[in-house]
Amino acid sequence: MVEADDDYVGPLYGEDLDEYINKLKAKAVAFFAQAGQDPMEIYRIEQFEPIKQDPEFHGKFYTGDSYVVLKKQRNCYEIHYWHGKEATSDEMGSSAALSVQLSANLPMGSRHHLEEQEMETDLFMTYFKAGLFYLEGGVESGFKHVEPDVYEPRLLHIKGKRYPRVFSVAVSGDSLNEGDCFVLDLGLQLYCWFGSEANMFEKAKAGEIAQAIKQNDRKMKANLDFVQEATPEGQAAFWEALGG
Ligand SMILES: [Ca+2]
Repeated sequence: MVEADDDYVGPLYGEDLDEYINKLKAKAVAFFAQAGQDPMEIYRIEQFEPIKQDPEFHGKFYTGDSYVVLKKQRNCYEIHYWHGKEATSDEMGSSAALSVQLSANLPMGSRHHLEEQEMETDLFMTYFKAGLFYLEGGVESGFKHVEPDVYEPRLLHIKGKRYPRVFSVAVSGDSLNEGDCFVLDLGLQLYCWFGSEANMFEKAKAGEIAQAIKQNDRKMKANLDFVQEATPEGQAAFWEALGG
């Protein structure tokens, strides 16, 4: 975590070592001085270091990584350490250790919560009303964020009506099922598809999630259609994108 340093080049002695240690101490002090100021902070463990996530990425978790979610309440902090299914033991250890260090350095008391992918606590789920998104990949897999104008088509499977979890599934008609709702994300065109057996709460949630993608991720530049209400051309385009 904060002990690691990119600038480290090899064994150090004497003054060089002192300087290195002082640098690390200063870094740790700076880190804990800023922690806990925002209403919610999310840190992803990247090469042992906690990297603060931009609010735009709150609610989006790479299944190959481990995170710490720090939520400020009136009288205490909730510290959630989240482990994706493919996170390494190093990453999980680092996020657990960071949770302990945060407790020791925060200006108020704190409660710890272990969060495992797809088994998150209700408290954790309440933070992400626009859906908890599981993204494939992670730090070690060399995943890079897509360029702003290049979109990889994705099909999102929305599960759960109260606290929706959002899974990326294969972009294919075979991924759909009549009991659930889906969002097909083609970048500037979004489609919402409702299974015939999905209930109205699930449909409402899927609609909210699609709307949130349009608003937050695409800054209103995308077009959103509900497949069942779309024109014949719109419906044909939806099925064509799913492989016909
Ligand atoms: Ca990882």
